[in-house]
Amino acid sequence: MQPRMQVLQGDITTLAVDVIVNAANSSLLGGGGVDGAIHRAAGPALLEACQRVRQQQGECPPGHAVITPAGNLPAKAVIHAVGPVWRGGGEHEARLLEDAYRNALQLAQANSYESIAFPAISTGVYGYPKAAAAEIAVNTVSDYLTRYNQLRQIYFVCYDDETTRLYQRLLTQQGDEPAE
Ligand code: AR6
Repeated sequence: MQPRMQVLQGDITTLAVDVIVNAANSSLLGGGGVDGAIHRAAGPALLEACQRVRQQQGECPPGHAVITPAGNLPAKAVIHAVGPVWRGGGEHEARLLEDAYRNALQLAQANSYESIAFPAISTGVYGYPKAAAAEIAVNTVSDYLTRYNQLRQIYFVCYDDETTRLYQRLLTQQGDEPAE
């Protein structure tokens, strides 16, 4: 249904796409997981850019996203999206995760980018159940793509085998060919 969506397994920092999405925290000042990997690979220019955003607009609440240049990364820009911490499901986690994906897509589109790569936001340190999070990611992106044409390629970048299998299954159900 949406041939513009693809699954990749590996390190998101290596991708030469227009935008990679970071699973950030509200401070925007870095952390572990994919956030740490992105800051390490991008170099100090990324932290400086994040600090400037913080000075301008303060913290970035869960569900929101901001954009910065990408420092030394092969991507052109980084969108820092803050997912929810999983607290059992009764604290609007699903809506906040959906918002994080949708706001990242909107920012990419507003900046005229055409390709974007997402990590599995909230499914590491933040503890969101992987299957439920993958479903939200695929459904939110798919819904967005049915409404807007500008984004041509969306990559779901999975780090572990379980996440890769979950996304491949979901995209197959959507009628897409999962990537090798
Ligand atoms: N490329 C792609 N995916 C990755 C990479 C990578 N290089 N490294 C890890 N992952 P997490 P969260 C996967 O914990 O749950 C940070 O400290 C990982 O296997 O990075 O949203 C932030 O500063 C998992 O599937 O993000 C926040 O404080 C996914 O990326 C907090 O963690 C997300 O895991 C955010 O937690």
